[in-house]
Amino acid sequence: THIQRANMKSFSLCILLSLAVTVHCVPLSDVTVQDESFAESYLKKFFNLTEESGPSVRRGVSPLTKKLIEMQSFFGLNITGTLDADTLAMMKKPRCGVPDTNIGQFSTFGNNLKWQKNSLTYRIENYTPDMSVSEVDDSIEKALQVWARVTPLRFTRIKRGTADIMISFARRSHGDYYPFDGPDGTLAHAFAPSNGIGGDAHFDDDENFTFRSNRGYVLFIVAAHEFGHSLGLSHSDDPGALMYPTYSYRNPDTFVLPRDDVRGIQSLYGPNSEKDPSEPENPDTPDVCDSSMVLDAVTTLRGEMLFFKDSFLWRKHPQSNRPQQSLIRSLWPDAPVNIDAAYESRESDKIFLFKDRKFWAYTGYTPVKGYPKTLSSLGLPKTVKKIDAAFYDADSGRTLFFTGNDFFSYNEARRTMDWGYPRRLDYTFQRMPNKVTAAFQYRGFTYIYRGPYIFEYDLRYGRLYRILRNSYFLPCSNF
Ligand code: TQI
Ligand code: CA
Ligand code: ZN
Ligand code: ZN
Repeated sequence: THIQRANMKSFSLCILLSLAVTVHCVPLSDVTVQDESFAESYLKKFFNLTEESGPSVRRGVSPLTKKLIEMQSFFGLNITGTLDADTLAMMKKPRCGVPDTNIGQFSTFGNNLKWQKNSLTYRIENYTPDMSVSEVDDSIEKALQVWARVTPLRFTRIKRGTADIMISFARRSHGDYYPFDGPDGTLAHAFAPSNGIGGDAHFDDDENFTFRSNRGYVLFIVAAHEFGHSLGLSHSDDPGALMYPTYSYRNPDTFVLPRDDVRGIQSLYGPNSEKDPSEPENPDTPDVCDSSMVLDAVTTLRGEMLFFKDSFLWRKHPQSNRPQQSLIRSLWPDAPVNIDAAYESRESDKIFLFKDRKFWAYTGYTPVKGYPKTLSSLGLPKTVKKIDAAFYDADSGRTLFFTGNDFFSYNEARRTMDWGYPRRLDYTFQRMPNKVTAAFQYRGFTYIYRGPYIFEYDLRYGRLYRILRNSYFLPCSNF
């Protein structure tokens, strides 16, 4: 709803440029045609190469050459602008099912809509009443550093005069023909690199901006996104990307620029030669099509299935075959990420998320008071430092907790651990000595994950039926 489609001067120009790198994961056919026309159709398919030359295409440089350069910079090849052997080999690589070839989904306003210098100035013209001056200064500076860390770009603040990036807060009409719309809707906008208004970022002061709270919009996040536009990035299809066109709460203290955005900005400006090696890695959005992916946890929730991995989850309705990917923290802002286990208690209509010695509880989207609690509050021995998986068994009203070679049984109604536990895993679960990674129950069957495999049991008969792959419940819908 808050994605107001390109209606700014520089945005409509971008549409004309039609340089958006919308890469779709489609297996390439085996047809052997002449390399040239193969390359051309490849670029048409994956890099939006169009027949007609838009107004942006500088005379002398063919659209094909431009697209070749774009593709070469996208894949980190030598930028030759010609169809060399490396480039052709990259084009012929299958686009799907290759675990370590992750397809980026960023897009730019085009290679010529970028700053032609690496040293940029910014100026904060005014402030929002929502936050203190130092909080605004800090949010803006940190948001620019997000991009400086991964590029040769450097930002210097000036207090008077005209900066490359002029930053202001305004309501409704504010002098650029793109009036703001009151609370919600558009949060901010920024202009692609160029002279004058180019690069400037305006924030809608009818929004409630915050420093780090999950109520209102975190200024740091909105500003970092806008500065992506100020530097030449358009929106990304990667739901983990900062440039994805949906706001999701992220903790500014632990924010690390997602890999897709790094690829995007580096396709324009190249990497940072002074990168600090101690910095955390830029997280890659997990890919359902990666057949070696190991899920952190799986559970049902009010009839849906939830699959957890890193800071993400996929939700799947039983009727639909297309899982929806989102950030865990966009559902539950204070939830843990990289969780160990999750289960749903149908009786109390709660979902529990486990990480290390603690667990959190939610009813729908609402956190339950009094959580997180510790594992020992469930009656688990102090020696259990974390659990591997958990699921609720509807027949017995018990929740099973897996840890190492053992499992425990918890009586949900009486809220006590059952006697006679822990038990050895393989006494109950054939061919499952240890290394459980996730578990859930669905339509009477129990599914125990072990790496990318799922073991299907019927506990009523104590039988192992099938060994399935991750894609059984979580299909790779790009094919
Ligand atoms: N404002 C839009 C944005 O910056 C302006 C816009 C709409 C736009 N279409 C565009 C900019 C196409 C470039 C290209 O995306 S917004 C978010 C996010 C907005 C949205 O108010 O919708 C953020 C501003 F990503 F969260 F949805 C900031 Cl972070
Ligand atoms: Ca608004
Ligand atoms: Zn404006
Ligand atoms: Zn945007």
